Amino acid sequence: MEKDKLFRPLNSIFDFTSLELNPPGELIVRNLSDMDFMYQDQDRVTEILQKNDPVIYRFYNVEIPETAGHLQHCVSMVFPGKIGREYYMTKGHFHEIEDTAEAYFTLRGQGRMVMQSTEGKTDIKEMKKGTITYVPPRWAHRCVNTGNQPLVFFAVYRGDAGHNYGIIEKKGMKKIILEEKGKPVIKDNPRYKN
Ligand code: PAN
Ligand code: ZN
Repeated sequence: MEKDKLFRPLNSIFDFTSLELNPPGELIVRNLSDMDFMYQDQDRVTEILQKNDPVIYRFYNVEIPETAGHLQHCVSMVFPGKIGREYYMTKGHFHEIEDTAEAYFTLRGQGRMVMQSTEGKTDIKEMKKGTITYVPPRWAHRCVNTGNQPLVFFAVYRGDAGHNYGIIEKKGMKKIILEEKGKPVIKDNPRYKN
């Protein structure tokens, strides 16, 4: 990446048919094996992984200097699917710099943003085409695709925010979203480690 002071304006374009960003910046793909331990139904995880390793989601990070004055932005897509009754979702994270917020604009699909604060409060917001979701500082965030098409969203956050995955990897999140009678329902996570 160019040095901060040399950085120039730039444009990227997202193609809604191919679900690709051009220029792609940094593309990150997460398969089930990258987050297998996060799902409730571990028998189902084993069964699926014996056959293949589905892509759960991917995201394009536009390459922006990771410094405070810049706005990192990205387009993410969570594919439709379930592991047992649990919908495909992102790993979820806190930001390393704790006073760093984020705004999400949903471009396509249906889902939920599951949020949890460092004090242990939880909040869940609907995501659908047109929703703008604000993630305040110190709230972990995870996106869950509850629909049958890709959930696509654009997110913007401070350049130096950083990502802390470790807490959610170790503890999980308090709330999970499962399918019940064809609809998404919010449940307490029985595997949550306080
Ligand atoms: C988003 C997420 C992206 C992927 O850009 O990083 O949707 O989710 P995970 O980072 O949890 O794998 C964001 O919140 N950035 O801060
Ligand atoms: Zn974030």
